[in-house]
Amino acid sequence: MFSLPITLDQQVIDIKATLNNGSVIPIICLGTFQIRGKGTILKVLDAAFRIGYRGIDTAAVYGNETDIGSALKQLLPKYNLRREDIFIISKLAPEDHGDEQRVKNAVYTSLRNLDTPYLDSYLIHWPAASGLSPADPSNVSIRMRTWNALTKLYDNGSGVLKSIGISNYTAEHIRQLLNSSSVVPVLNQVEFHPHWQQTKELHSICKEFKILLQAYSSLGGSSNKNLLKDPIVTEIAHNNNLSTAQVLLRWALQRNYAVVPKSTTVERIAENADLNKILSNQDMEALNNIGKKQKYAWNPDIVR
Ligand SMILES: NC(=O)c1ccc[n+]([C@@H]2O[C@H](COP(=O)([O-])OP(=O)(O)OC[C@H]3O[C@@H](n4cnc5c(N)ncnc54)[C@H](OP(=O)(O)O)[C@@H]3O)[C@@H](O)[C@H]2O)c1
Ligand SMILES: *[C@@H]1O[C@H](CO)[C@@H](O)[C@H](O)[C@H]1NC(C)=O
Ligand SMILES: *[C@@H]1O[C@H](CO)[C@@H](O)[C@H](O)[C@H]1NC(C)=O
Ligand SMILES: *[C@@H]1O[C@H](CO)[C@@H](O)[C@H](O)[C@H]1NC(C)=O
Ligand SMILES: *[C@@H]1O[C@H](CO)[C@@H](O)[C@H](O)[C@H]1NC(C)=O
Ligand SMILES: *[C@@H]1O[C@H](CO)[C@@H](O)[C@H](O)[C@H]1NC(C)=O
Ligand SMILES: CC(=O)N[C@H]1CO[C@H](CO)[C@@H](O)[C@@H]1O
Repeated sequence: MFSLPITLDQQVIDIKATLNNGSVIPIICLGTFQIRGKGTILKVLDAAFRIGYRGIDTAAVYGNETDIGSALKQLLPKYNLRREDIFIISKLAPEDHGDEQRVKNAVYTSLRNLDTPYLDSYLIHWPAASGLSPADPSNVSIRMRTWNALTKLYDNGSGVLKSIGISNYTAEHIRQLLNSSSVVPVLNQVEFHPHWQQTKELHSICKEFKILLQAYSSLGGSSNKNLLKDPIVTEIAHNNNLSTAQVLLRWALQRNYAVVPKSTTVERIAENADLNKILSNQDMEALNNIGKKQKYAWNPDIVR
């Protein structure tokens, strides 16, 4: 769904992937979980646009949509960008699963907060409703109802959602969805890094239905440095004159996952977009076989 450059004329930060409905998305979008406050959001987005980021990943639960919306009002003119030059992703909170009206309210609240007439992509954040036990079998019908409501707001590209997708869905969740809807999600955003490589089943169903995999917590999230200090990652970084963060992001891209690195630090925002160096097959193999299994975020496997 995307190919990395073989020459140095194209910067990776400028590359876009084509989604299964024909929309295009930057393969690097800026993650914004835990970036809050008007001043901080403005500083981070200002740096990101200057560096060349054109995609932003947010969610209702991140509590920063309003501040992103007002930053965009200032920054798009500053960088001579139009709304259609950037790609905005938001996500439906687990508490907003349910009937059509509830889902519609959630979508229109995000649109109002972000002060935009449409979203480039809107994802179901989590395959279960809040307040229910994850193993509860009624989650299947609840998330199908949510999906069907989203397909109406998508309306084959004519609606306020230009594409719709999912997050934290396992292969089984996707099979269930495809079994009862003709609208295929454009992307599935999941935890993915050398310590948590997802299942073969997830890779193969996403490949079969051209669902773009988008990696989150590529750097291991913000609560620990296990991945950024992993000895194999560190050695490969040293040998390639890269930072460990760059090795982790480049590895995900070479595995055909789009990425959404988050940082509030201007130098790191730049570093995370500077990913043109190719990792050798040998380095890729070493990372693929790192042999450590550890999840740093929530676990969708427990959801029926
Ligand atoms: N769909 C979902 O359920 C879900 C779940 C989790 C995340 N996400 C999305 O994915 C994004 C990324 O995941 P994440 O926020 O969990 O974490 P992440 O991107 O794996 O890591 C962020 C942490 O790494 C640090 N960092 C960033 N760049 C660095 C660099 N070059 N060198 C060293 N440290 C660096 C950041 O610190 P500073 O900020 O202090 O620089 C922060 O502490 C989120 O922001 C969100 O948009 C989605
Ligand atoms: C769905 O998942 C939630 C946990 O997220 C759980 O409490 C609930 O019982 C599950 N079942 C149904 C029917 O939703
Ligand atoms: C959806 O839109 C595309 C063009 O954007 C068109 O080719 C296709 O026939 C439409 N499908 C339906 C079901 O309307
Ligand atoms: C597909 O749907 C049918 C009927 O709606 C159901 O009986 C079957 O169990 C479903 N299969 C999967 C894999 O969910
Ligand atoms: C290593 O990378 C740094 C920063 O990108 C660069 O300034 C330096 O010239 C590189 N060194 C070598 C030996 O390539
Ligand atoms: C989805 O997974 C991410 C990463 O593991 C986690 O941070 C997030 O809380 C999860 N979402 C839900 C609703 O559990
Ligand atoms: C949805 C949203 O944007 N919520 C909050 C974002 O953060 C600011 C603080 O900077 C709050 O005032 C908003 O309510």
